[in-house]
Amino acid sequence: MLFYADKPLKFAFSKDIENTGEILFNNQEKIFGLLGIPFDSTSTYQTGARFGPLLLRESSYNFENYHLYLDKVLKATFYDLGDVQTIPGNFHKTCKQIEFTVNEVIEKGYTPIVMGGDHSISYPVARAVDIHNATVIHFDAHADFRDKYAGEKYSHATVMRRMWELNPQEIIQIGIRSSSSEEVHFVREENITQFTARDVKNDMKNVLKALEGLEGPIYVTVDMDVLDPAYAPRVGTPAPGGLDPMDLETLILQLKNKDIIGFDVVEVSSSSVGDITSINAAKVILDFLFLY
Ligand SMILES: [Mn+2]
Repeated sequence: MLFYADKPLKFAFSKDIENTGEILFNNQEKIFGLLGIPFDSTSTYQTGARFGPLLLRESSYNFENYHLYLDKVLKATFYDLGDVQTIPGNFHKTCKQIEFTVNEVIEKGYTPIVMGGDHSISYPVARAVDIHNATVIHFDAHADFRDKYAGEKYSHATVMRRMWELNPQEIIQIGIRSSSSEEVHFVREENITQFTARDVKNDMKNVLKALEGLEGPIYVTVDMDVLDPAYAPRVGTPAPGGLDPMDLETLILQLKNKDIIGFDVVEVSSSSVGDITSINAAKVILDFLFLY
C-alpha cells in the first residue's frame, strides 16, 4: 500500500486483507471480520437497505480512532472482508449464500460483524454463528415475532421468530414500541425478556443490570429503527418514540467483557453522503469495536 493512499470504500480503521498476507490468529484476542450484505428484498416501506453497507463504510470516516468516554484508542483488529453477493428478489438463494459465506468467515477464525441489509439477513447469519445456547440481544422498535408477514415466513418482520426457532438460550429485546397483539401474546407465553423504549427512558439502570448479569455466548442484532426517527429516519420502518444515540451508546458499552460471537447492524437505508442514519449506525459498530 502507498504510504499516503488508502481505499476509501472499506470501513475506517479496518485492516486490508490483500495487503496483510497471512493473518496470524491466536486465542488471546478476537479478530473481527466485517461483511456487508446489500439485500433489501423483504422491505415493506422505505427500501434502500441494499445501500446500507456502502453508506455505513462512507460514514465511518467521520469518526476519531479515540473514544473520549472510554479514554481509549481503537485497538481492535478487524478486517473489511467486502460484501456477500446477493440475489435481489430471492431470499432463499441469498440466505444460502449468506450462511455459506459467514460459515467461511468463522472457519477462518473471524468473529463476524455484519452490515445489512434489511433485518431478514440476520437469520442466515445467526444460523452460521450457531446461536443455539447463546443469548440474543435484540435492539429494535419492533418485536419481529410474527410467524408470517404478508403470507411470508422469511421477512424483516418475522426474523426474531425464525431466530427463536434456532433455540437460543434467551432473547432480550430492547427499545420495543410496536407489536401486534399476537406478538405480545407470544412474548408473554415464551418468557421473552422485553424492555420497551419507555423502560429504557424511565429505568435504564434496570436494563443495564440485566445485561451486566449475562454469561456465556451472546449474539447482538441492532435494527437501527431502535433509535427515534429524529436520529435514524432512513430505516425500513421508522417508529416514533425511540431511543436517542446516547442511550444506545450506553447500552453497547455495557457489553464490555462479554463473549460476543456475532454482531449485526441492519435496516440502514441511507441514500446520501452525510446521512444521519448511517452516521449513527457506523458509530454503533465503532462503539462495539472500542470494547476490544
Ligand atoms: Mn427489525
